[in-house]
Amino acid sequence: MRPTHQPIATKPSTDTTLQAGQPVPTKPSINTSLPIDLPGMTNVLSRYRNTDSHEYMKQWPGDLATNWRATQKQQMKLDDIIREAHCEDCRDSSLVDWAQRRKQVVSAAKRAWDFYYRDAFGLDEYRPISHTGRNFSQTGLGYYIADVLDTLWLMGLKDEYKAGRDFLVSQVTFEQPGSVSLFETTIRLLGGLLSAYRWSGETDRALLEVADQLGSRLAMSFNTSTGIPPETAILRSDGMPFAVESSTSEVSTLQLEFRYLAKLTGKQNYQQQVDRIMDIIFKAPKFDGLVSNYINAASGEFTGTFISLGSRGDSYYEYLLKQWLQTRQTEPVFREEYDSAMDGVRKFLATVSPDQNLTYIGELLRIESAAPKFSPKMDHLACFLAGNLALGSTNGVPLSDILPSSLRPRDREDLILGRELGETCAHMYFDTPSGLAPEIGWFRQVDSKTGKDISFNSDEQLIKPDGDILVHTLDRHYILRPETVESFYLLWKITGETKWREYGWRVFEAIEKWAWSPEYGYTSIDNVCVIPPTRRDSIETFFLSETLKYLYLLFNDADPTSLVDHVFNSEAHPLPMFTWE
Ligand code: DMJ
Repeated sequence: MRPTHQPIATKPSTDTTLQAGQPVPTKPSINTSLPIDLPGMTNVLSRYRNTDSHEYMKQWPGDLATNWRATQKQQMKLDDIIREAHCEDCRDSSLVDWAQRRKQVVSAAKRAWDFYYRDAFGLDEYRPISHTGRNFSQTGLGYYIADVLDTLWLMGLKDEYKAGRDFLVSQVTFEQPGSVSLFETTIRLLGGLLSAYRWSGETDRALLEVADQLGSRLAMSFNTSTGIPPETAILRSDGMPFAVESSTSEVSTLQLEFRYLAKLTGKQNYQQQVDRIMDIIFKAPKFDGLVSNYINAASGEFTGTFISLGSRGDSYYEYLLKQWLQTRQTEPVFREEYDSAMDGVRKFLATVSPDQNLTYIGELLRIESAAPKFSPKMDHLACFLAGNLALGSTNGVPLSDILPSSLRPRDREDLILGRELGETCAHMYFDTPSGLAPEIGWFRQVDSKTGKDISFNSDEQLIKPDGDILVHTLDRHYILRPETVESFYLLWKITGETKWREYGWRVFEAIEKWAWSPEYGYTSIDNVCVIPPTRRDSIETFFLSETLKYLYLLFNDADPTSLVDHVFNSEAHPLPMFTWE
């Protein structure tokens, strides 16, 4: 049966998981006519290229700047890495059987799928300890399946792929009440459908039709006075969620998916609508390219109080670079904004811990006040930046394939910072007793005059004695997040250094040791600082969609998703680069 022919359920959903527990009031409509006046698909952003979008909102106190710069030693190390990348005889000569390790990842993916299939097939969320699951809306969205589908395909799990694909095209309808997270539904569900369509040969029209059905419903969220969508989307066409503040990363992490959907369907308004969001963000004043965590959907102005490369900020920066790459480097505004933001990262957020000399990315708090404050907090989420910096330093080309002289000084700085952050994210895993990373790491700070520690409070513990990384009681969990192995994958692809593969293998071994059990399959971990770690009755779709996919690709010499032709969306769905010609 076609999705739109499913019976329409009428009972409003009480499930609000995707909306962080917030019931969403509805209004009949908000300005449904979109006043879009865009000059054309290829030069839609060009009018901002020459404007100064980097002006300061205010002069920041000079002592706030961290001013991270690569050291002489790090510069020399990079020269060595570039030399080795160009040296045929220096290629990985270790006896490690990467194909065997890759097979173990495929086995993990198959086990993860089999448990879900047995206990909760078709449901949006899986609870492995209860052996059950539930839907995010009245009849479900195919959320879990759509997110993991391309992983199954890429790993050659074709029977599993077919079961999932058949479910999506025959059982899922989006004509149902309830509201969903616009961002999560776009990156996981829409991104997953588009990637599965792409990788299965770009011939499965039924799958593309499901993606188009979903896209058309999500796109109703763009019908606001500014074009900035609320965080929640209502799937049925009789209401618009009402919200004023939207997370900056969430409204700027829709573009890869809607742009590719526009290309596949020929419906250019999908692209115009998400470009319009970027237009507004580009015009808004920034803090040295850095953006506040919230934006007002009614005014289009930033309203938040902090700057973070973790939650609510992360993928804004990720998609600046990736939109540049997706458009085959034809829209310089994306690269300019990205470069500007990375300057801001070096100036205000990147710094080094006192004893272990770990380079990390902190946050800026109270940015609306006259006294903003640096916070030494780094979310696991922020570990995406390590790989993103490496990717941006060469635009996806391996160091072995580029002329060293073509790296600009800033590209070298980006690559060095990316490698340093990759090491720090590895420490966030390897310094804990379980070998798994906490959700958030805090870094020790010492008073520059007295040399005394100024960071401890009773709620914190060091993840390793004499180390620099602290964890708060509430942040000791690990939900099988991908960002660190994602960065290992990108760092390996760009630099060719085998150590990133070895790090990935250590993470995989820790996952196998503590997050797997024959009784429950894979589960999230409640506390990474105790052995054995306690489990949670949950598993996120991104374990299969991202974490295992990146590990599989990390151990794969064949490079099916080449970084010069594909760009991974924020949920690890590889989408092709293209231009409109
Ligand atoms: C994923 O859903 C995406 O990677 C998102 O951008 C950030 N959070 C999770 C994974 O941690």
